[in-house]
Amino acid sequence: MGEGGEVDEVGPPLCFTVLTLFPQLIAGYVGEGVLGRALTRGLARVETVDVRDFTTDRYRTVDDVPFGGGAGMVMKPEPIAAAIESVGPVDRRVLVTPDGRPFTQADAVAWSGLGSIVLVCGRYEGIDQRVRDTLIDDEISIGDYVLSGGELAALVVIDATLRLVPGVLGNAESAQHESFSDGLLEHPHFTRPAVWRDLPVPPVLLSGHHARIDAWRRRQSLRHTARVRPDLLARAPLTEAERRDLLDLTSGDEETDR
Ligand code: JCQ
Repeated sequence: MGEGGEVDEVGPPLCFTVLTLFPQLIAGYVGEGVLGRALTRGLARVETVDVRDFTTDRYRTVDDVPFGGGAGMVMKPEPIAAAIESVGPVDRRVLVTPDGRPFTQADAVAWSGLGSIVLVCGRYEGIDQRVRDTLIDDEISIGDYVLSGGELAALVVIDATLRLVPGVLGNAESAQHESFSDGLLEHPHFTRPAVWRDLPVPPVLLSGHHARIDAWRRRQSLRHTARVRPDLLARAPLTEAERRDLLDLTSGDEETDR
């Protein structure tokens, strides 16, 4: 608590500046829903810079043919460089690109505590390597597929990061316990009615026995993660008993689900 009675006030709100050829794509998404409300309330800022405004030729050209030949076009260095430099000093300049390192929940957590982040959206085959080498601090990918432009990836990064800023999510949407916070995928969720189309909710969830409910959910998380994301399981902190339980499941001696 500070002198003015404020709670957990920690400097100016996080500001994302998105460099793009399609600023409306960004503005449209962040203007709605949870993010829109957070921005209106001043909990964060999302600004856009139109890279085409930094061209200097009659045709507002942002791309050119690749040296060495080949298909596709490359984003010219001058407009992107001028757009980046127009923003001034920031904590991080990030390029979103299919050949970046994977963006993870850990990045979202770390970035939610920063003050200012520039996100550069590429198009075409990519941007001139000299811009990457001299003006970009970090290159991230949101997954192993190719998009038509970096805007959707930038929005993914913004959404994943801003929902971790205190106050952005309401109590009902709290980010306390969700997938990846403990390195595992989520357990199944059920709500009323207790029987729907002859399908009952697992009885343990109606038992009121919270220790048993927690144990059941933990086991469901472990089993589901083992099935669909064994790579996550390898890194998650599991007890020896949990590892043994999972091995029992894969080695054939199947018992019914408890
Ligand atoms: C991001 N996963 C896929 C596409 C080139 C910077 O150069 C390029 C950027 C893009 C857009 O980003 C993605 C992407 N993570 O496609 C091509």
